[in-house]
Order: sequence, then structure tokens, then C-alpha cells
Amino acid sequence: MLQLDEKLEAIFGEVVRRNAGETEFHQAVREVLESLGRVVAKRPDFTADALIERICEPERQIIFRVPWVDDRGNVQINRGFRVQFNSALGPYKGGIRFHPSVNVGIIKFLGFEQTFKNALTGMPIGGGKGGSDFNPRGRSNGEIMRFCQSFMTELYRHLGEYTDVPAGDIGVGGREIGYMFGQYKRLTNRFEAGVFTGKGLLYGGSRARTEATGYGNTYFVQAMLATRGRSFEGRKCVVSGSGNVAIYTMEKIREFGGTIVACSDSNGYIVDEKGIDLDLVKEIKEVRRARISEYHRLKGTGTHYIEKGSIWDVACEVAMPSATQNEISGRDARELVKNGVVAVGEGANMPSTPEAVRVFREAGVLFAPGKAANAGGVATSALEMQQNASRDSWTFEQTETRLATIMRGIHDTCAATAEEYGAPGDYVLGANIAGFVRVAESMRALGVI
Ligand code: NDP
Ligand code: 2IT
Repeated sequence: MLQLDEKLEAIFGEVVRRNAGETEFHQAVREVLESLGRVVAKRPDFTADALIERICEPERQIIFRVPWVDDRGNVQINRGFRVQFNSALGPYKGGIRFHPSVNVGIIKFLGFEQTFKNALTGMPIGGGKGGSDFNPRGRSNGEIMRFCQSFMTELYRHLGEYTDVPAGDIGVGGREIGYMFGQYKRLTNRFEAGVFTGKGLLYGGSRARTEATGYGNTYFVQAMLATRGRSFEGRKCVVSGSGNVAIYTMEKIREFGGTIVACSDSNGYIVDEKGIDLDLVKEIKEVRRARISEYHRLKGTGTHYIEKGSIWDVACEVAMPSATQNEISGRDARELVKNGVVAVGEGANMPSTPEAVRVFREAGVLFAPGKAANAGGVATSALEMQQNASRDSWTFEQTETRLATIMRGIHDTCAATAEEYGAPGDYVLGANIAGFVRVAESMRALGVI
């Protein structure tokens, strides 16, 4: 851990004390505070009016019971969360995650990260995140629908196109958004398209939203590689996960001339040195909702499936972690560096542990932090809100062009901010400072609220 100055250390101590046991939240706050030392030194006015303390405290936290009936007629209970973190720049905006590991600390870390990420997009959106410890794995379509309806029966009263606008995240894709939006519409008797993003194209969704996070991360890494006169062309890449973000990262890397040699799910990873057959991954994951081990079973020779183990043992030049938080340990980072990694683009939120980030920085690896690199998803969500507000629908090309411009803008903002604060090439510092300054300036203008 980097040393913090006395004031920032005191703020961090208070965050740990008031949010006991929420380790992921502590980790996310610590990383931002480590970047703020340089801001505070240059702009002491940012320590006034408890601005930093207020930014670390969510505006509102909602925790609720979600009862539902499974296919056998048994009553099940899950816990629902929505952390409305910061609305200084616009309505709360951020995804909903269904995964058994979900707890208030995880949702809080995600909401905190989202606040700075959304600020970096330059769009009028605040930060929030929600979810449940519901495990969708193995559940029937009917069970998923009943769960989503029960979840929304409580949450709907806290949402609205000017209040809080959810989207998907782990375990929540187009199907779940449809069920939640349907229940919202039924409960409010309003076709309020702008209250959800990631919707289906028939009822107000945006073209390119499904692809946006993965495509956006790839655009960001492309811009980062270009600063060293490099590109994706002919490079070996590893993408962890095989969900929404991973699939569309692989699609864009392939378009840019890279070769993806491995991807994974929570059971293990597959290696195909000839290049992953993306159509088969899509069929397995998007259509059949099956395990990634199926890939090896169907393809056979020339491919491997490794149960458990670390996908980061597979040699590559570009690594795009796109599964979950803390999936790259210090050991994994050292292995990647040893095998010649030149760039890392975080598709997932906080996939690298603090030790891994340190290893990448010390080795001079181009490192794109999630809050900058994966912002293309939420940026395209903001474009979806824009289309809904004007009752318009853009073409795929038009939307992707906007996404590419936004990602280039985020890259350049992070690079310029890092330079301004005396750390050229440090995208972590650039992202944290640029995001913070936007949110803090707006909060100050709005008074002590
Ligand atoms: P999906 O549910 O579509 O896919 C998640 C993938 O990660 C699956 O392959 C899943 O495997 C794997 N995974 C999830 N949890 C774990 C775990 N604890 N250990 C190992 N593997 C795991 O989610 P998304 O692709 O939408 O999200 C992936 C990451 O990207 C998350 O960190 C999310 O917060 C972030 N993100 C998502 C955005 C979006 O627009 N969807 C936008 C920005 C960031 P399995 O199926 O076995 O669980
Ligand atoms: O982490 C994220 O940025 C998301 N899950 C997408 C949020 C959104 O509102 O589109």
C-alpha cells in the first residue's frame, strides 16, 4: 500500500471504521485516496467542506427482502440491494448484479467505482449499483422471471428516469432487464423507457449496448497501445470470463487483428492456440447457457480445458480480465509479466488486486483501470437514455461511432490528467483524479447537500 498523507489516512480510517468488514469497499476507496494525494497538494481547496468524506459516503442505501416461490413450490428468500451513491452529475446510474457473493460491501464498492467511471464518460449520470445474492445458475426461466418480479416489486419505488436508472451486470442480461422493466411498467402504469438501459430493441433498447463494454475496452487498449506505436495486429490475447463483456471484447480484438487464445468461466478455462472459435462460445454461453468446458468437448484435439487453475498462466501480450473483482492476484500479475504481457485492459470492475496493479506499474505494463476502460457500457447506456428521451433510435454504426469517440476521449483525459499531475502514462492516477475533480466540483456547486 502507498503511504497516504495524514488527512487522507484519517479519512480512510473513518471509512474502515464506519463500514466494518466491507473489504472490497475499503480497497476501492483506498485506491482512489492514494491518487488524491497529488490533488490535495495542488488544490488544498478540495479538502474543504468535507468534500472527500462526503464522496466516500453513499447518499442512500436500500436493503430489502426478496421472497419468491421456486418450481417445487418452496418459498425462497434473498436479499436485494441498491446503493444510490452519488447524484451530483445526474440521476443514479449503474448495473444490477445477481450472484451468490453479493453483499452490501460489494455493491458499495461497485457504486463508488461507478460514480467516478460515469464522471469520466462526460455524460450527465450519477453513480449507483444494485443486486442480490440470488444465484441464477440452474434456475428455470419461470424462476428467473418470478425472482425479477419480486425484486422489482420492492425496488420500483426508488427508481425513475430522473431518479435512478439501473442496467445489467453479472447474472443480469437482456432477459432479466426485460422481466424487471415489465414489472416496473405494470406497477407504475407508465411506459417509462428511460428508467432502464440494456433493454431489448423492440421496447426502447439501443443498438450496440450489448457490445459496448467489450468493444469500448478494446478501443481503450488500442489507444493505449498506439501511444507506444503498437496495435492489436498479430498479438496473442487472453480474455477471462465468457459472459457479456468477455464475448464482445473477443469480437472486437478479432476485428483488430488479434488472436484470442484463452477464455474462462468460474469452473475453469479453455485454451485454443489457433484462436478461440467465438461463434461456438456464443452458442454455448448465449444460447445454451452451458459451461465453457463444452468447448473442449465439442472441439476436441488442439484445445485444452483446465479445471480451476489460473487463466493468467497462459502466455499473452494483451490481457483483458472480464470476469470479476480480484481475479488477478500478485502471483498472476508476475506470471503475466514474466510471459511478456505489454498491456492490460480491465473489462471487469477492479479485477486486479492492489498487489497486481503494483506489479504491472513497476514492470511498465500499459495498464487501463476498469473505471476508465470499461466505461463504454455505461456511456452507451447514457446514449440509450438520450434516444429514449427524444423517442429516437439510432443505427448501429451511429451508436458505435459515438462509443469510439467517447472511449478515445476518456483515454485522452486520463493521459492528459496523469501528465498534468506529474505521472505520465499512469492511467490509474489519471482516471481517479479526472473522475474525482468532476464529481467534487459539481458537489461544491450544489452546496452542502
Ligand atoms: P456475465 O454474467 O455476462 O459474465 C460474467 C462472467 O464472469 C462469466 O463467465 C462468469 O462465469 C464469470 N464470473 C463471474 N463471477 C465469477 C467469479 N466469482 N469467479 C470466476 N468467474 C466469475 O457478466 P458481465 O460480462 O456483464 O460482467 C463481467 C464483469 O464486467 C463484471 O465485473 C462487471 O461488473 C463488469 N462490467 C460489466 C458491464 C456490463 O455492461 N455488463 C459494464 C462494465 C463492467 P460463470 O458463468 O461460471 O459464473
Ligand atoms: O459496471 C458497469 O458499468 C455496468 N454494469 C453497466 C452500468 C450501466 O448502467 O450501463
